[in-house]
Amino acid sequence: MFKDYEKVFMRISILFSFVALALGGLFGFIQLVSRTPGFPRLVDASGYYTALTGHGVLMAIIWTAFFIMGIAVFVMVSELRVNFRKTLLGLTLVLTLGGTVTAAIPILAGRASVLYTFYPPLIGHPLFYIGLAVVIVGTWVFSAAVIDVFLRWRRANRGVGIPVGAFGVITTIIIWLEATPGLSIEVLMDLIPASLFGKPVDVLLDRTLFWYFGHPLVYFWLIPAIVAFYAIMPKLLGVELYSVKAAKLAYILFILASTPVGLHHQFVDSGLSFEAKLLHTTLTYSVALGSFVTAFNVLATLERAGRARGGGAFSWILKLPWRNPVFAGLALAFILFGFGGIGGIVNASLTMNYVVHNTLWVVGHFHLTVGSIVTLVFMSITYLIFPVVFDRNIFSGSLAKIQPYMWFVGMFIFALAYHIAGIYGAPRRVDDSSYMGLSPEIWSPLLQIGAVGGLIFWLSGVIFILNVFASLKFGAPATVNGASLSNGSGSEPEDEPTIFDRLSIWIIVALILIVIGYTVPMMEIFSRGLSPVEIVYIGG
Ligand code: HAS
Repeated sequence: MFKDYEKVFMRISILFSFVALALGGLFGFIQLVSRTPGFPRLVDASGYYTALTGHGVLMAIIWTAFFIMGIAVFVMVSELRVNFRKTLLGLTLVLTLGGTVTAAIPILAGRASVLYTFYPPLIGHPLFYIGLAVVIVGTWVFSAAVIDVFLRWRRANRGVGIPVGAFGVITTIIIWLEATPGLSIEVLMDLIPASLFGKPVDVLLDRTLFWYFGHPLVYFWLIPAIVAFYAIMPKLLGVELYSVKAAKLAYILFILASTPVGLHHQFVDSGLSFEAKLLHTTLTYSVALGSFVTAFNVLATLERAGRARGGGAFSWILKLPWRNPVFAGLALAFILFGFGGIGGIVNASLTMNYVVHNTLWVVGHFHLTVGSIVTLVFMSITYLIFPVVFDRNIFSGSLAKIQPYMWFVGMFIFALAYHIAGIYGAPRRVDDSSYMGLSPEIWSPLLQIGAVGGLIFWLSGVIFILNVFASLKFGAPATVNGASLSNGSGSEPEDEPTIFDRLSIWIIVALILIVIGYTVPMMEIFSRGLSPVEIVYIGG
């Protein structure tokens, strides 16, 4: 099923994602310990911001993007049975790996400590932005590769519904292509010239362009994880997905509303009107609907599986295969997502956002989302696909079994403590959270409890990394293959096409919503005239 070069592509991108996860985890450990009162300070203030930048960029951008590329090839080929073009995959690797290494050099040298959101007027070394731009071009080449596979399949399969996994991959690519123009304009128009020539920049315009990209980015992470629930979990449980139509509806909601919502990251920014922010709040609630529909669909599928195993009204939960690390990881991540999502609803409320913005609440929120529904799900599906991609079984089944539970327990403690600390006003992105002894007393114990949780899930991450790298060398020869994984799906290609399969309609509606959502804020920014400010260059 997989051509040799596709296997090489998956191996390189997934292994590289593990390296990013390991390094990002190391930075996470350093900054967690250093900023917790009563814990040893491992780095000074400048080291803290270097570690925080490394942690954010490696985890949020590199770990996710490379794993997603690997899994996208896996899903597209196994569901559509159409192979990728070798040159496009090769070019993707050259650009994304080259760009990442270029951007990593100034970060590791402490010359681009601008955090993963790189808000101006703080400007880092030019190589950081140039590397980033090259990575983006690489992801566009990858998008072209996926679209090419999809179109070739479509031409040969007219009148057939798109399989639910491939539908998710295409959704991810559409959202990426909707989102990246915002970032590209910001980087090419302002950040590269600012870092090279000191060009003054308009901070509000750049923040708005960043968040035009930044919110759809979170759905770019989320949807591949959701693919696991729609395309992999039913196979694992031996049942049909409860509703393929509802799954496709959720994808379409993500395509429609994931972009014109970026202002919910800018509620506290002056210069944008209440009306524009209100519009984005409203659209945010419509994108959250996609997750609610997913929650319903996944729970109904789980109940179907539990009942098929003899479970009753509530006992079906106990009948699920909780000792299987793939299932356990998916289900535990899903529970954490429930809490993270509800926190997101709070964030999206204009008034409540003022309480939590820039506090540790937000850190709690995104560890339950990108740190759980995305990261824990990717770890769990690694246990499933590893033998197919690397021709080796996972080295230690027992470690794989306990790892998702440790992640769940640690993350739960960490996120709960950080959410509460956030309500008490404890800030994020501050290297000395004691404010030289002046901070409220309640912050310290909460930060310490959070750090205990953080260390537990950090250890879970270490176990994961050691286990996968040990599997490469010591894992027994694989006992499953790609064909055995793609049997018995609840969403085979012969599904009837629905209105949701007519992607061109939804792309047009999405573009209209983007124009509506961003015309008002852009008019507000430009009608006053831009106010470029001097940059603060920290690139050394
Ligand atoms: Fe978010 C900030 C709003 C989802 C990631 N978000 C962030 C940041 C990141 C992030 C990284 O409105 C920080 C950015 C920065 O550095 O400044 N977010 C939302 C909303 C949702 C949401 C409304 N976020 C995500 C996802 C992410 C992610 C997904 C990554 C993958 N977020 C915000 C806002 C901010 C923000 C503001 C800015 C805050 C500020 O002021 O800075 C929604 O899409 C969430 C919808 C989800 C649900 C959950 C449904 C329930 C489910 C499971 C139920 C499970 C059960 C148990 C019942 C409503 C899916 C199962 C039982 C079994 C037996 C298994």
